[in-house]
Amino acid sequence: MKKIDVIGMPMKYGCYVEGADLAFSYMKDSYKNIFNSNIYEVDNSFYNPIIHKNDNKIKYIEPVMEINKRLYDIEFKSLSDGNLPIMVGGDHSSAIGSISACLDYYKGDVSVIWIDAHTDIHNEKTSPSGNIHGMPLSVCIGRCDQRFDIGSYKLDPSNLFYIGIRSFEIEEINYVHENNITCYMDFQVIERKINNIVKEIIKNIKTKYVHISFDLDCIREDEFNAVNVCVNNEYVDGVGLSIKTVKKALNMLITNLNVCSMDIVEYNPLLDVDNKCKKKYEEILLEIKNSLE
Ligand SMILES: [Mn+2]
Repeated sequence: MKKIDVIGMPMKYGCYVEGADLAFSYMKDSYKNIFNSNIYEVDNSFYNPIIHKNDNKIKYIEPVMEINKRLYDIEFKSLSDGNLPIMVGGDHSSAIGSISACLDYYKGDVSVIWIDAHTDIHNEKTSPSGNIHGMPLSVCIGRCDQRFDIGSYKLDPSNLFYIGIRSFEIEEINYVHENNITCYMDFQVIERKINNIVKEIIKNIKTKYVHISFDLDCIREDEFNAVNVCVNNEYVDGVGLSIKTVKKALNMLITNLNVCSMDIVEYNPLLDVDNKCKKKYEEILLEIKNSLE
């Protein structure tokens, strides 16, 4: 078993929800105890971050990219050391740094399995909110403008696999369909059972290495609601995945694929009443740890 490097990424600029950056310090002891690993923390300080008044589409681009470049360096070093980096967010814009480092280290020979309620594949032209945590996959694919430049190798969209999607805009789903991206919605996972879905993904992976990016908001709201952006609202009718399903997915993916790195993102401790979600988060971490052994 590889040595694990837990890399804390206290990032909030991708969504700017109060508490988005606090997950790492709040969960630090759990990461330490469960993974028994090295713990790194990305410096999230940034001088006077401002929302761009003259570009109201994109928010906080400088701190998001600068802090992601710091993450990239730590992640790349971890891979060079022969370790398994697990980046813990923070919001999902942090996947820009972790995935770009992986792509560069393995010269593009990487598939990404994106377990999330959201497709996160907006670019600066289509994003309705301007929040970069809805754009990380477009940055990794290289379909954003030069302000988002990071790393050399880009993600081939045919190497992207979605699990658990239930919230997206039309521009995103059009891009997904036009580029043959494999996308399993939450209801498809429920109908067809997670083991069949994961088997299909395993069969179709063409790359040597696999990165798993896991957003806790893929879980159904009644089981896990301490996330930066709650998905069930008047526009979204989706149910979400159960914790049992998520654990099964992670276990099957980790034990059957060459997983080189992972992200776990979007937990928000300020929304966690009585630490209910923290306990469930720890159970998921334990499942990951046991699957890696
Ligand atoms: Mn999400």
